[in-house]
This record gives sequence, structure tokens and C-alpha cells, in this order.
Amino acid sequence: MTKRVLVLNGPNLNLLGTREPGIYGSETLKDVEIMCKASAAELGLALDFRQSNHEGELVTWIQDARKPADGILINPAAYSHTSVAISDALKSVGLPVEEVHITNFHQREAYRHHYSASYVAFGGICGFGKLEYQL
Ligand code: CA2
Repeated sequence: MTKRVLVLNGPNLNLLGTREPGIYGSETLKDVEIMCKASAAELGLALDFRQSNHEGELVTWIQDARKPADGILINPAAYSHTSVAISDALKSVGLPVEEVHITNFHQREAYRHHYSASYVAFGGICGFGKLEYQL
């Protein structure tokens, strides 16, 4: 049976490719979605790719993923460092979770060094740019 992956992107990732290209690169979120869908097609995965600027909406999507998804790939963006709600939702849904980050936030401001979502993820990678989503 085809495995279904829910790909979630947190706040401001809709701005990818439009601002701060020195940090986040010049590809847009649409480019990332196209790349992910191409990889998913090769691997025989079905992908549902979403972005929200709202913590509660991300929480609801995670809660609702139990039936329509087999796993979650998430870049919680700034909520990575603050959101107990997203962490709790990821834990409660009972699906395998992988956390990705475009930048190596360990080399950035101290307030980015704590991340709560990863307590739940089976793995997490950062610093490989948009390639991470494919990895
Ligand atoms: O490196 C990542 O993927 C981050 O999750 C990106 C978040 C940041 O808060 C995390 O510490 C690390 C920020 C996403 C904002 O994306 C923008 C894209 C273009 C222009 C401005 C923001």
C-alpha cells in the first residue's frame, strides 16, 4: 500500500526565496514542494505538502493526520524553539516524525539552540538547505 507522508512547514517559510536569500537561499517553498513531490513519486510515496503561519492550525493538522498519514516530516520553523503544543501534538498522534531545518541553527542565535519538537522525532537534521526535505 502507498505510504502517505504529511509535510508541514511552519511560520514564515512561505517567504522562502523572496527575502534573506543569504540565509535561506533563493528557492521558493513551491520549488521545495515540487522537489519533494518528485522524490516522493520516485519512492512511491503520496505527499500532502502544507504551510501555516498559525501554531493552532499546525496542531490541528498534526492531530488530524492519524488516519490519512503514515508519517510526518516537519519544519516547525520558529515554533521549533518555543512550541510545547506542537511537540505534544506530535507525540500524541503516534506517527513516525522527522524534523528538518534548512539552516544549521546551532551556529545561529542562542535562542534557536533549544528545540522542543525533536523530543518526539525519530530523527532530525539541519544545515543541508532544502536538500534536507529530500534526505
Ligand atoms: O532553518 C530552518 O529551517 C528554520 O526552521 C527556519 C526558521 C527559523 O526560525 C528556525 O530557527 C530555523 C525561520 C523560517 C523563516 O523563513 C524565512 C524565509 C525567508 C525569509 C524570511 C524568513
